Amino acid sequence: MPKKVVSAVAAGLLAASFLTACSADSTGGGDGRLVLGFAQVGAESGWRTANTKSVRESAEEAKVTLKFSDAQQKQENQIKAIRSFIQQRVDVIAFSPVVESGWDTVLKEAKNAKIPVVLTDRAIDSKDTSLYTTFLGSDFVEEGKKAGDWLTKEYEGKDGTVNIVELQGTTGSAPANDRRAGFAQAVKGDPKFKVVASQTGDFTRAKGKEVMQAFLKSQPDIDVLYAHNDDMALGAIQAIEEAGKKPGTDIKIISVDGIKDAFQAMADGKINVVVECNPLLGDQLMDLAKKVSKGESVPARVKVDEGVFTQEQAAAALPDRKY
Ligand code: GYE
Repeated sequence: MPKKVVSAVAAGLLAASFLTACSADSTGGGDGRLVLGFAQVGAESGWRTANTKSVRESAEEAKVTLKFSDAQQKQENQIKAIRSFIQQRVDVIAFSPVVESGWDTVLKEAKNAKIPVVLTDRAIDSKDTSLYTTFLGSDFVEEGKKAGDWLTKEYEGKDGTVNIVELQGTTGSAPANDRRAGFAQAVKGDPKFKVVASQTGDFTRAKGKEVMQAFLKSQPDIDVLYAHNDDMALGAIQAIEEAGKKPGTDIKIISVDGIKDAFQAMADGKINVVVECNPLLGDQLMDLAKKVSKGESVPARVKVDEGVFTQEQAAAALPDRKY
């Protein structure tokens, strides 16, 4: 090993042991409350805002001290946040992984520090399942399938090619990978369904609009837009209207999440169907965090119940939407 590297490694080790020694007595914040470090993805969508609010409110209700960090959709920021939680010796770490891969090193550090990890909302693709205690979140493959199933029913018995454009979520994230796969699975039985363009819009309105503008320029004949979340669908609606077309009619729109704005767009006839993905995970997360901190056994996978909403149901459901 070159000298420089050796000394850098040594300095790193020293710093690590120093930090551990310094923070060893800070467990539990001294008031007996559970300390939960939560590394959030960012604030990219209406879903995420509702998820953050739910986690904050539930922590308060459950008298859990929450250390919250926003990674601004960057994995390196989330890794830094997790390392800082380890140094602070929080009782439990929860995080919603921005992408699926690349977590083993930092999660081994948490494991060595004996801090249990709860995955919330998004999963990781590590083969080592001992790196986390449980995963609380939706079944994204199922959501993609529901989207595709709606489409196959909608075009049942109709001839002619159905040209689909797809706005993918954040590249490498579990919901983008799984919603894409589930949808493809549902439509693959009928060759009339053709995904003619598919690109990431990073789960944001601005990117959804931008990519839809490009789709509208490059694809002369779009029948359907499948957006991996509502925010991208709402951005795309602006692009479609600016191009002089009617969203929901000229181009059918399928979306995922179920935020209020999307319900409004459905009631206005601009989105055709929304597959629900529930962001209100706060209560379940606090419950799991308390259990794992006491060493109680919890299921390896906790799913969330969700439905599918059509335009006919949207107006009636709108006043009761909680996010
Ligand atoms: O669908 C999207 C958000 O991980 C389920 O992330 C979540 C997704 C959600 O940005 O709106």
